[in-house]
Amino acid sequence: MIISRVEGAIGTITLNHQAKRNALSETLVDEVVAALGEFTRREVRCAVLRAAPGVKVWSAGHDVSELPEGGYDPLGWRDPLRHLIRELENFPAPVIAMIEGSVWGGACETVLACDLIVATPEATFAATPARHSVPYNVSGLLTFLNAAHIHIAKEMLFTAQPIPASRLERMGIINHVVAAPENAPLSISVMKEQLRILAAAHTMSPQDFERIQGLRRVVYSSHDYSEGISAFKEKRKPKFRGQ
Ligand code: YXS
Repeated sequence: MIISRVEGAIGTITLNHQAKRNALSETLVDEVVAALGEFTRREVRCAVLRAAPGVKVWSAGHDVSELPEGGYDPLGWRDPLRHLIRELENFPAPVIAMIEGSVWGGACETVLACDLIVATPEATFAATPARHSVPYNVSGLLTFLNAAHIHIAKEMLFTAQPIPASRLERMGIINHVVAAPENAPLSISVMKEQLRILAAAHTMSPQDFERIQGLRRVVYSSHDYSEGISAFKEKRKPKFRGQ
């Protein structure tokens, strides 16, 4: 489902499951995680996460067919998307997301969790929980909040509309990466881990966390969550009731 290659100090992972538009299935995520493990063992200095050149869809996001039916948390700790995000954040060297085509849902968060983002001007980014009535999880929302101003994060999450790369670039969410001079890998690796710890350093009382989990449970146990999943599988527009 992927092509993984190490050339010199750079490891490249190419998402290569076009039949399902590179949906982040458990199998595909396991292959990406295994490739990152190999890159760590070979001490690559930078990883590139891309899709095949010229794709229309970089990734269609979480594999909807693997989302649980109603009543279960769709983005729990062991979910493949959550696993992928943690592996990218913990990888000991910079990960550059190289984007062509459209990016959807959990793949949007995956790109934002990378250290640098390089995108073609035609690339688009759509956060889609509201499209499927999915109650996004706490650390996932933090990925958006750490990458974008809260007004932009809300626009992405509430509208589920594709946003063009050029607009995200103007807001500094997408980098322009130029050939970097030879930098010290140890310093970069430690700064990356420092930034991961700082970005996650949000205090929250156990009571607030429990309140959030209760609110999310209301959504993933709702008619609308089940309707969102069924509508996708039946290839029809969902009819949400707000309950
Ligand atoms: O019918 P077959 O078997 O050929 O399969 C079709 C699609 O069902 C499949 N596919 C997916 N399968 C599982 N999960 C997906 N996310 C997914 N997306 C697509 O791939 C085959 C080709 O799809 P098709 O015919 O629609 O391709 P297209 O080129 O006409 O359109 C490409 C897309 C990406 C515009 C379209 O497939 C699409 O809108 N996909 C869903 C995008 C989306 O809503 N992703 C969010 C997934 S849920 C998620 O990420 C989080 C839980 S959340 O929502 O909370 O962010």
